[in-house]
Amino acid sequence: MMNVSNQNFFLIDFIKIVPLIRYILLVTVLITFSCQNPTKKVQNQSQNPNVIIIYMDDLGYGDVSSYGKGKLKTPNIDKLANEGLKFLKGYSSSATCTPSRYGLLTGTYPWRNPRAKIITGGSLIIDTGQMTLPKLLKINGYKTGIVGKWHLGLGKDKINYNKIISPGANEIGFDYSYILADTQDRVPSVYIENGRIENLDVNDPISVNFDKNDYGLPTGLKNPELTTMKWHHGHNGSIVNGIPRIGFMKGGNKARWIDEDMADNFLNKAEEYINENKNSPFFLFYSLQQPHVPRTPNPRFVGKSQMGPRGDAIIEADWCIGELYKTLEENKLLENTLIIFSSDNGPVLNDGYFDDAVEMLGEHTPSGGLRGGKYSLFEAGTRVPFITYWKGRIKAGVSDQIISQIDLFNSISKMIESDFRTKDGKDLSNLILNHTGEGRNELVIEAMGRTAYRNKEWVMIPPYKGRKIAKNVQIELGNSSEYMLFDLERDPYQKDNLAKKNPEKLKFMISNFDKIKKY
Ligand code: NG6
Ligand code: CA
Repeated sequence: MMNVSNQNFFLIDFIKIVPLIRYILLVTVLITFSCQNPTKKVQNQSQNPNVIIIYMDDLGYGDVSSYGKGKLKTPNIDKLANEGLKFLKGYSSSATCTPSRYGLLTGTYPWRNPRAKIITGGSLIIDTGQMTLPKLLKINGYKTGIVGKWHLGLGKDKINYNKIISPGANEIGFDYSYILADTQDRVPSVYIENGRIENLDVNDPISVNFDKNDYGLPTGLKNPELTTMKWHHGHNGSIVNGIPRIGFMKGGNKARWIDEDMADNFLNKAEEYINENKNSPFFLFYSLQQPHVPRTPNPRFVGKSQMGPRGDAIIEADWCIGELYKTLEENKLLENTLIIFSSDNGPVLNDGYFDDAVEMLGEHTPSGGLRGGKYSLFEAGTRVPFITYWKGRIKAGVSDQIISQIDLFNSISKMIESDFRTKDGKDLSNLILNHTGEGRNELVIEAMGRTAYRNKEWVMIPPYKGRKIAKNVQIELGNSSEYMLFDLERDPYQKDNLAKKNPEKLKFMISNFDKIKKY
C-alpha cells in the first residue's frame, strides 16, 4: 500500500505538471488540425506532384492520332496530347531501347556509356552509385516504382535466375519493381518482382543462355511446326507459348508469362501501385511492351485496327492508358500528377516475325513520314511522340521547341526544388509547365553506336560505313560515305543533302558536335 506522504508527493507533482499536459494537448490538437486541413494538404501536394512516365516501346511519331500523321486511332493518348502539351520536336536519346532508357533515367547522353547498347541477357549498365531519376525522387520523399519493360541489364556477371537477381531496378532507386528483364522476344519469358521471378517453382529451376546450348529442347530453328508465330530473322531459339524467342531457356514452367495477358497484367500492377501509394508522392515508370515484337494483343483487341497485330497492340496500349487515367481520376489524383508520355525509339514494321505488319499497314505511316525508323540516325529513329499532361496545371498547347528525354531529369529535379543537375540535360521545367521559354538549341542523337548532331533546324550526320538500308527491317540507317546536312525547316523529310552547298554551316555543325562530345 502507498503511504500518505507518498500520495501527497504524487499530488503535488501532478499539479506541477498540469500546465505541461495542457501544452502537450494543445500542440497535439494543432498538429492534428494542420494535418487534416485540406488547403494545407493540397499546397504540399502541388509542390511535389506525383510523376508518371508512360513509356512505349517502338511507337512512332505517326502512331498517335493526335499528331495527325497516321491512320490509327488512339483516343486515350490523344486526350493527354490535346489537353496537355504536345511536343512536335520531342526526342528519345537513341534509336534503340537500352540506350534510350539509360538516357531517360540518368539524364545523361547514352553514347557516353559504352555499355549502353541493346542488351541480350547482359548485366546492369547503370552504376549503383550513380544518381538516377528514381533515386533523386526517392531521396526527396517519393515512393518509386517501375512496372513493365526494363532492358537495362540485371546482375553483375552471370545471373542465377533462381535466386534474388541483383543489382537491378531496386538497386538504382526503385522501391518496387515488376519487370520483364530485356524484351518480350528475349528469354527468360517470366516476370520479375523485386528481383525474384514470380511463381518460380524451386523444383523446376530456370536455366538461361544466349549462346548455343538449347538444352535439347525444341527451338524455332529445329521445330517450326511447334510455333504459332513464325520467325523471319533472328528469334529462332526456345519456344515459349508457341513463340520462338531470342535465347534459350529451360525450366520455370509455372513462371512463364502468357503473352496475350501481358498488357492486362502490367496495367493491373501499375494500378495496384497507384492505389497503394496514393497517399504519398509517388513516381511510377509505366513501361509498356507494345508495339515491340512479338506483337500479342489480347483477343479483345485482335482485328480492332484492321492493320494486324502491330496496330492492334497499339490500340490495346491506348486502352491501357485510358484505364490508368481512370484510376487516377477515381482517386482524385489527376490535379496532382504530372504525366509524361513518350516512346523509347521510332517505329519498325518487320522486326523479326511474320506478323503482317508490312502487309496490312495500308495508308498508315508509323513514322509520320519522317525519314528512317528504329535503328536509324534519320529523324524517325528518335523523333517520337512526346506529351506532358497535368490537369489544371499545364495548359493545352502545342510546342515546336526541341526537347529530349534526357531533359526530364533536370526538369523534374527543378520542379521538386532539388539542386541535382546533369551536364547533358537541360532544365526545361518552365517549358513543360508553363509553355514559356525556349527548348534546346542543340542535341546529339544516337543509333546503334553512331551519333549525329542537331542545332536548331539543322541536322548533320557524319559519314558512317555500313549498309544504307538494314537488311531485314528495311529501314534507312543513315549510313553514307559523305557528310549529310539537312535543313529541317525547309526539308522536314531530309531529302536534300546540303553538305556540299553549305560548307560553312557544315563546318559550324562539326565543330559544335566535337565540343559536346569532348566535355
Ligand atoms: C534486335 C532484335 C529485334 C529487337 C531489338 C531490340 C534480332 C534479329 N533483332 O537484336 O527484334 O528485339 O534487338 O529492340 O534479333 S529494342 O527496342 O529493345 O531496342
Ligand atoms: Ca524499343
